[in-house]
Amino acid sequence: MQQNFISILQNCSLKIQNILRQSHTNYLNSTNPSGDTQLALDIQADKIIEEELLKLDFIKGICSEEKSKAIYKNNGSYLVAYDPLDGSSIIESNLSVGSIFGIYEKEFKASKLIGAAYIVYGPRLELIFAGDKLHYYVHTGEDWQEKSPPALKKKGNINATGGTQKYWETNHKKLIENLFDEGYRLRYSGGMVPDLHQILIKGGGLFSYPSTSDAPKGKLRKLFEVFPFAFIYEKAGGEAIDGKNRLLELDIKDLHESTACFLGSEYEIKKVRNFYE
Ligand code: AFP
Repeated sequence: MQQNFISILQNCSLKIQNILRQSHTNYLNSTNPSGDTQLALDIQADKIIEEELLKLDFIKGICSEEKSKAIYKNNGSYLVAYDPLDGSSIIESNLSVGSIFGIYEKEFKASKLIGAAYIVYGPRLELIFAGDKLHYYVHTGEDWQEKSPPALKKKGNINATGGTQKYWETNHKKLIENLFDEGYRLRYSGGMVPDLHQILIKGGGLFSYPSTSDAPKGKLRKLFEVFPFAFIYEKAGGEAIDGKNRLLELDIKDLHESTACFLGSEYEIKKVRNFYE
């Protein structure tokens, strides 16, 4: 099952990379269920992934950030929630973007997550897959090469934080100031995939998207973005919390629900707990 899934993701990534290279970055008149204006590319990428995933016998259903409801089949026992093109607002400026996937057993909830993956469309095409352990694939231009998987050390030196600063809560301002006082460097592109991939590849740091006075539940969606990355970061030796609680223990009531999130190495997450408790 894992190998089939990896092959399907590799196929999808090549097709999506192709449309990213050829297509225009025009917006449509439609919005997704979270209220973001959709790009034609969001819809094309969603369709590519939908068609590929529904071919797999073991898939019972799928849902994406671009769909208001899940699509179910009669057979299979695994559900996949995915963000087909994360970072659509930075495509126009030609920054790296990605696709994110969470594989759930029978129910869309954090405790049922059994695998997760993301694809980075950058100067290189890369895929990280987490099952029992991490797998890291890089496309050479001709085929896929598996590399030794990245791991998070106890502490890093990168700080990537989102949310509009004027709406940050005081504890978040203090946390960020403290990290910079300790010598952390700011690295934030506005794309969750390249920002978290950078921290993973460099072996540590902190990514945060806090709750703010204008967005009390943060911005990033639990099923399509937060849970899959929490799963991957834990498998890489890191931690992932909402400020206090482990992200993978959070409940979910609505497919498109969001949460504040903090993902990183042990040292930075301990610091988050100190500032948030
Ligand atoms: P878009 O898909 O609308 O560009 O949002 C990207 C994203 O979901 C995630 O990839 C980023 O980490 C985050 O939003 C950036 O949000 P801000 O623009 O508020 O920093």
